[in-house]
Amino acid sequence: MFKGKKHFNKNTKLKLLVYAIVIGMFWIKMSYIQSGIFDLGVENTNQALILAFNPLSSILLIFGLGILLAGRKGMLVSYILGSLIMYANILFYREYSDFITIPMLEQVANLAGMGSSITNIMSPTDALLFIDVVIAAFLLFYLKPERLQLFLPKRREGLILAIIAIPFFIVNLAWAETERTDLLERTFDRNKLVKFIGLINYHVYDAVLQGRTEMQRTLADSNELVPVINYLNETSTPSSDKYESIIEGKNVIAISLESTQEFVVGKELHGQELTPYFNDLKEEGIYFDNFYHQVKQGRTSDSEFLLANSMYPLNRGAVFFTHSSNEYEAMPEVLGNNGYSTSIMHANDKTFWNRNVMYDSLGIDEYYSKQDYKVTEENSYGWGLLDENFFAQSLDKMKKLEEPFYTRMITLTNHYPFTLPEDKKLIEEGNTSSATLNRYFQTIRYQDHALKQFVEAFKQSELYDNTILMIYGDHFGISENHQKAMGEYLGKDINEFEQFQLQQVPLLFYGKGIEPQENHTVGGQVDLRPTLMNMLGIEGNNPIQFGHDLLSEERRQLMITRDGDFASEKYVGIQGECYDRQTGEKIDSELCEPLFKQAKEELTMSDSVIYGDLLRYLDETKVVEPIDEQQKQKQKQEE
Ligand code: GP9
Ligand code: MN
Repeated sequence: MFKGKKHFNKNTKLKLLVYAIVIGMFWIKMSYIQSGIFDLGVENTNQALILAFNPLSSILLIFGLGILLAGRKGMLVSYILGSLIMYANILFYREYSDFITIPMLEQVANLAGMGSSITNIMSPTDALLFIDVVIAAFLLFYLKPERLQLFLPKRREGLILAIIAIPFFIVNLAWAETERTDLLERTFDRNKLVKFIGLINYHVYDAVLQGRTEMQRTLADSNELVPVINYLNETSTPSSDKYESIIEGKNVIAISLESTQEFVVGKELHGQELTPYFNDLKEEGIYFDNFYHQVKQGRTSDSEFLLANSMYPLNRGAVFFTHSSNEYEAMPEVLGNNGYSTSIMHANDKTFWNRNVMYDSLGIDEYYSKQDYKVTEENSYGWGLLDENFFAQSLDKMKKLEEPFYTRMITLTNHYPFTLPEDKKLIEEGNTSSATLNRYFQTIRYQDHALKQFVEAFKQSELYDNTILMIYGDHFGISENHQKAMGEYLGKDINEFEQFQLQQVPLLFYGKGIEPQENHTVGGQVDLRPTLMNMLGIEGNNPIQFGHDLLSEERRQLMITRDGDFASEKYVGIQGECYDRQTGEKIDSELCEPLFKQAKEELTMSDSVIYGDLLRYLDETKVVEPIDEQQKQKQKQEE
């Protein structure tokens, strides 16, 4: 008996040793690949530690499942499959600086056609990445036969490993959240996902996303588009006759100003204007001072979605990630069909917000990303290329674009944490109780300076005669966590109503032929597309748009936020409470009820289109045309 126990101990020890070696080897390899081969931009020790820790839960999971399904053989299969998945990603990364996603696998034929051939990407030294596979196979299968039985993994052990993976993953996620809150909900950037949860967990996550998307899409059918079309027919308002085609055939440069809120416009700090250039520029164009952002977790990308589609982004996650393979009939595509060349200019990694994938779905011809800019240590700071340099290099690119063009620039410097090199600080920091807000004033001031250089250079260029600018803020920069400091600066108490009003962002149309005007209409980013398209005199045949022409006299003065709150001509509705829009005073909540209802209905309609990928049914549903007024009259007379 004593002997038996000793024997058991020996068995257990050996088994644990083999487990430890196999798991250890895989862990080391995965860590090496994640930190040595991929360039994940580890910024601090905490991130480096997360990166070193994150393989563990996925290793436990895949080995656990392998053993559970097929014992020792299963463990080896997991080892081989795991290694192959990592290697496939290495090859993909070498070509695209990105990670494989399921929708990308579906486009594999396209990818193969575009990239270099696979043998060019492979290198003979890659074989070294498989040495451990041989060792694992040897350890698991070729040790002396009498010892072999000592470490036969039991299925039960597989189950235990797979279950232990869960708390390890939870720890991983909680740790990652110290660096990036709502990591999974915001489905930020694949680079960040891999950095924080590891390559294999990232694939599990991607598969879950895909499953969810496919399910909603599969269950949808073309009938679901009918209530949406009916709703839009009922709520539609005519576009402006006066502004129709006023910029027909012209080039359009849209400028998305990072984190720029309306409250800075016309404001001062230490007796100096925060946006001196923009303050003058807005006097020369059509300026909207009741215009709101409507983004949610997808931030900049949500604003891009609103502009391109005139549909609402999603309440959870970034639609740029979750529904990038949907069918859209986006503005760039429509412009493209009308002879325009379309492009985006943004000096960040092309994979950020999944832009490289989504821009294809939106029909954008060309995406000039970081790799197309000269980015050096001297000309960048914080998030990357400083706005001045970004604007200058972008203007050079624009001069070479095929006309007419629609291009959109996305600035970067005025992004949290709002830091600047010393020589770019054109104003003293603020002196509120929030260091973030204090620095924000400086980056806003710098952005205005960069904008000035761009617009002035643009005015000197040949483009000026035939190009209009549409300048707008993408979303807030100062969150509600800084309400107190905001109150100190603005000299008023920031309550719910004021916080809501702070979600206004600037919007300006500027260029030759545009008559100056200060416009007080209540609107949001969802309205940009119909406004611009009417000015261009282009009518797409996509009736699924939730926005209303901002320049129409008869427009519906209603701006709905992603939370189901709203601003109308008279009221502001926030979380069931009703406010007078002029005075900010709380009023009888019943007054807001119908509009809350409409807000909810509209968001539900928009979501159904995205979740069900309903635009793919657009052609077959076109038969459901509205009965126009004349016909209605005729019917009445006949009755
Ligand atoms: C990154 C830039 C900023 O490319 O658009 O994104 P944000 O964090 O503002 O959504
Ligand atoms: Mn942004």
